[in-house]
Amino acid sequence: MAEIQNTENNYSASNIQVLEGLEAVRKRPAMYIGDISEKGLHHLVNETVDNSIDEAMAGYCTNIEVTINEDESITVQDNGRGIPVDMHAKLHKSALEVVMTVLHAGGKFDKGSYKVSGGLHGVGVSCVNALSSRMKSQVFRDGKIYQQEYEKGKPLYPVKVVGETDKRGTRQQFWPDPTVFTTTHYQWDIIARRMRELAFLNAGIRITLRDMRPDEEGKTREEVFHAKDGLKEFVRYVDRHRTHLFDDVIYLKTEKQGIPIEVAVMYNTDYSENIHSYVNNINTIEGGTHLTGFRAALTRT
Ligand code: 0RA
Repeated sequence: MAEIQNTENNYSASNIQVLEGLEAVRKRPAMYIGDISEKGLHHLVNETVDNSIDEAMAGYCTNIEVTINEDESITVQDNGRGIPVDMHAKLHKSALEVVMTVLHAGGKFDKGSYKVSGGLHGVGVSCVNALSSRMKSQVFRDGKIYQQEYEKGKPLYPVKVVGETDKRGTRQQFWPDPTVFTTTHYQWDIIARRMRELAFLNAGIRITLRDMRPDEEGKTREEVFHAKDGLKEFVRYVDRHRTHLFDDVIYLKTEKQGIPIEVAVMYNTDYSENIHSYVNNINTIEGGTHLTGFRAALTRT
């Protein structure tokens, strides 16, 4: 009898698994996002932006808009292809719902390659959803606006069409759960620093950061991060207060054994070196073979 299953049973079984996944995230949030302090709170933004960065790295997205709303919710909107909304064959629900509610679902909708951009923990947007009292996803695709809303990660209704559009892309808005985080106050500087870094690391992408919370003078804030020369500009920025031996940036962009590498170097009058290494948009502060190899090659040369 155990092997007799109908579609309804399958649906509820997979639903229970989904809820168990989200419960695990809510029970031990630190295991998924590092901690529940200001750092973890900002991690939610990075995790959400990473999905748009992936779409940009795949070559389909050029613009990402990040907004700190007046109510301290965050909106991330991109002009990519939009998260797929078609029905998932096994789980009997929209691909969007799967991405939003199943842990580590991102990989299954890959562009047939490895995930290129990874957050610190790379846990995916379903964790952001689980740790938000409310979340709203909108997908702009095929002339339609698809939408689904969630509370603590649970869908309030199946994905539905709420309007028409000539835009393309994905819009994610979340309200971090105040019962999870020790603070729900976002800091412009923390988000701006990461967006600047991402813009330098991903040449050509335009990231607009907006703060809709009025300051003492009642003003909102906006900054655009965009580096058409990517890493070359990054090195100039990092070295902007130093005296250069010559103005040119030494720059390499190549591929070895299927691994793309990019190097930018400036010489200055200092006696100490200032070296930053990244893998998949993550600052590798403890170094690694990529850094050791670079140093060895530079010395040899
Ligand atoms: C997989 C496939 C396709 C789009 C995406 C992922 C996608 C995900 C995110 C997350 C945030 N923004 C995004 N934009 C795109 C497209 C599949 C297709 O159209 O063939």
